[in-house]
Amino acid sequence: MSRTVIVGAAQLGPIARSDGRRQVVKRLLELMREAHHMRCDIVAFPELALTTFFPRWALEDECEIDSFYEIEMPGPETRPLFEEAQRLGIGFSLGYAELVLEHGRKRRYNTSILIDKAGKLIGKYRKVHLPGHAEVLDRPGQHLEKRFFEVGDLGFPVWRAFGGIFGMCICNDRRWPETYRVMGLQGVEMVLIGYNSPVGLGDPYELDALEPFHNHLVMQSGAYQNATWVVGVAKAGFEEGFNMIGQTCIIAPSGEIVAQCATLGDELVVRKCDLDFAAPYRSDIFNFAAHRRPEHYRLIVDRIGAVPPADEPA
Ligand code: CDT
Repeated sequence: MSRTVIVGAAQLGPIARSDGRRQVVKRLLELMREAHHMRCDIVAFPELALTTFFPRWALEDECEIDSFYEIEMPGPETRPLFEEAQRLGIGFSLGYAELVLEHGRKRRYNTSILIDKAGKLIGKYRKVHLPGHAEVLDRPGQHLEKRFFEVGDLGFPVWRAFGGIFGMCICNDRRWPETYRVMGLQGVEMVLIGYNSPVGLGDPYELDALEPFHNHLVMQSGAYQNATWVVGVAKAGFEEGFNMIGQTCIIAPSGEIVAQCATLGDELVVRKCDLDFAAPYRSDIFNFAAHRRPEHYRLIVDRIGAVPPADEPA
């Protein structure tokens, strides 16, 4: 019996700083309804899908900072998403900034949740690889995720859902092979990834120019090397003075892109994904049980930064 999941990757165009949650949720609902119309089982939304990408600013005012975070999920403004998902019978994943009060202390995470067709929470992931910097740099574009979020504390879990095994990661996580492998070792069959990838922050032009190549390179490699479907969903376009790449795509376990957005705005791409398409890869070239040699991988968990060997003898 074939195991198929129809997945929609719901790219978002820019969100302005002044856009309220209700405005944004209206856009998400439109994409969700379109996904339902296309018979999707699940629709995936990007990282920080409810607000503009606020870590680009050195915000100081705590009230203003807090205004970009959700203190409850669903809250009054996001509840319509859960209700509509339940009414339509469609699952979804959603990235947002999460504010948790723990022992009187505010904890901030870059979070993504997975919701089932009944509008109920299946799982939560908090971003592990926070890019950028905590200190404000002397350049026009900042990437202050290390200032506004803590490192996620939930690891890389996977969940049985939609007839398969699902995992999530967020934006910069997709550049790290460990992300996919930890999920791969739990048998993941579909990884949902939301991203906001800006260009023009002050990096050399040649790095910015390669950003679209690197975006697909890492997700295609992650898919192939772990024999899993990967769904990469962008928040794209010219947002508050900065360009963010699009290229939202659905990648098969072969590493091939099988669906891709063509615009930098709100756009849905859909693909019927056969989870068993991964079988020949899992049973042969990436049969982990047969071929992995963890006794030679010790450094991966013992060491963080690279330590080159001593100098060559003179
Ligand atoms: N959101 C996010 O993680 N963006 C990063 C850009 C980092 S630029 C310092 C990414 O990996 O796309």
